[in-house]
Amino acid sequence: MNTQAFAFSVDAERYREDGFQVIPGVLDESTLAKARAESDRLMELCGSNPEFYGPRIEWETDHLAPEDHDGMHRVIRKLEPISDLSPFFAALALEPRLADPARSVFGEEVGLFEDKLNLKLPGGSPYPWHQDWSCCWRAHTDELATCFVYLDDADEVNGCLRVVPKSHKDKIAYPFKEGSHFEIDTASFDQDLSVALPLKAGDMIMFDSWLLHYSDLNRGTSPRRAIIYTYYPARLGAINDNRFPPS
Ligand SMILES: O=C(O)CCC(=O)C(=O)O
Repeated sequence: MNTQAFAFSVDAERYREDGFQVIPGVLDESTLAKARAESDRLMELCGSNPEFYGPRIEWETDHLAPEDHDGMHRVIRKLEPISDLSPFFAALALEPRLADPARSVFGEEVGLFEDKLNLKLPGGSPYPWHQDWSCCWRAHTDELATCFVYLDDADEVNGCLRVVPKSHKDKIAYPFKEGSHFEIDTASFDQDLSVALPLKAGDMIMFDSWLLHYSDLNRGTSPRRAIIYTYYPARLGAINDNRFPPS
């Protein structure tokens, strides 16, 4: 194992044991203000030209139950990718405070596999229980660490992340709910073991690609935006080439 030291290393053993780690205060107030402004700019850019930016937009109404559609028409749920539209978010991904935790877990330099903005504005949709590897990344590697940074204070009212500690262990692909290739059947694990991760804006959660996680509808009046970067060990090469259609 490479024992290279990084400025913002985490306790890799603990991360491997729990499948996630909270790293407080990775974004200071001034960077947070810039990140929120950049998030607003991208929302406006993509939302004003959905024909052109369509492949990178997810709309709330495609994910909300019909009874929750009121006021949510043309509201963006997610933008992905974003780094190619935003020099700010491209540079932020490689900042030591954000990327060093993943570097320290892999023991080497990392590449960026995925980058996205999950907006979860008031009324924004849930993410049902899932494991990123089983729903989305089977065709790629599972050596992936996702760094999820809140751009707003998050709690259980506005839909903070919830995880099942240690559910990544032994790389068990939990069964999908019938008819789904994304959502895990909640009868297959004990939801009482899950923990909510209410945190402050600027705090980060790094988690394993096998970890069970979930977030609820935003039932509050404040947004719960997050910037999400997923990293892989650089030795794997350019594994994310052509993952996204150009627009
Ligand atoms: O934004 C969230 O609350 C959850 C995001 C998530 O789980 C995902 O993008 O895979």
